[in-house]
Amino acid sequence: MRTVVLAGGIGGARFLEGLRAAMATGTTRDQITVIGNTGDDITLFGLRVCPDLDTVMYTLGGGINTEQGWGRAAETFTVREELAAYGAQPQWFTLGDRDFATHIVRTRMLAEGTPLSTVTAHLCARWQPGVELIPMTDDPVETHVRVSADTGPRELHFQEWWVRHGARLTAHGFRSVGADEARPAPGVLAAIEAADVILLPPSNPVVSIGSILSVPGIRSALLPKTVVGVSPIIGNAPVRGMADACLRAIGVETSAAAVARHYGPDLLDGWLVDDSDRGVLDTVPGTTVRARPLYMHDTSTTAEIAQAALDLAWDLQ
Ligand code: GDP
Ligand code: FO1
Ligand code: CA
Repeated sequence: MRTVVLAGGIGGARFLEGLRAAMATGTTRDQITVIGNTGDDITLFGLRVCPDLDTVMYTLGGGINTEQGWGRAAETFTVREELAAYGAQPQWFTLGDRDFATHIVRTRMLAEGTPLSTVTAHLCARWQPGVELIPMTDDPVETHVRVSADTGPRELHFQEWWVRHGARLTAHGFRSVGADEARPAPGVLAAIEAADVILLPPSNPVVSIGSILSVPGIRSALLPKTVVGVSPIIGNAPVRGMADACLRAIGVETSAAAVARHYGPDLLDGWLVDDSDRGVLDTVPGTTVRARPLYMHDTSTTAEIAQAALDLAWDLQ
């Protein structure tokens, strides 16, 4: 079976660990293609950092800091300390020594003219994530956040809003800068077309999945396919992180049903909500909703969630 997953960082990566485990029990011809969000990408100290691609790659490759959910395990911070000693800015974003090597290799290849999709494949050759990881686009796209400051309205990079300000500055909207001119990376549309099933993991609906859908051609390619999503919202709250601040900024209520309605019945055929949200089963017209436990405690519980998503997709074919 050919499965395509649209993934952000932590939620996407954890779901993929479960999906990979669930599919490992199937036939050897099973294939997982991940279309990764690059809207979070940022250039720091001249280096291109791709947090969501790296989170997926390190998680599936066994190199992630599991407590934190991002960055490398057994990390050290000598370069960061040396940069700080020079007063080099910014200091609000923590890059570890091991992680720096990834950004150095990536930035050098990009500077030589290698597209990000090829660079990502090169990095994955080391990590062997067991999936094909393709960035949504090779073109630069960055999510910016509109906020109001004392000095008037202004826009800042998503990472500055999320990491530096802890998403506490009231956001009025997001702009996917560069998306209008961006093209899906090579392999993205072909993978969607060839897929038996498209899965939306419990990733941030606005700045992870929303950012991937902002690349012209991706959403329309998904419409004729069977698309099943897993709610990132349980009991009117994001399980981890600050996705509620993102939803509020675009006027969507923080609930499993509202997120499904936001994706829309033209895109979303099936939707898994947590057992505690079974009250919303009949409130998403045009989408088949099923309730089951959705906490990704460990790989085996996550594999059950992934299997439930595959089963629902199968029933909807
Ligand atoms: P990020 O890029 O690192 O923010 O990660 P994603 O966008 O891939 O996923 C973030 C989302 O994962 C958050 O909005 C959470 O709501 C969701 N999430 C995290 N852990 C769980 C879990 O155990 N179960 C479910 N259903 N959602 C989760
Ligand atoms: N998240 C933080 O909250 N603080 C950090 O300093 C930070 C550094 C960082 C470095 C590399 C990387 O791949 C991810 C990093 N993240 C950090 C996580 C990440 O930027 C965000 O959680 C996501 O992009 C939000 O979707
Ligand atoms: Ca992200």
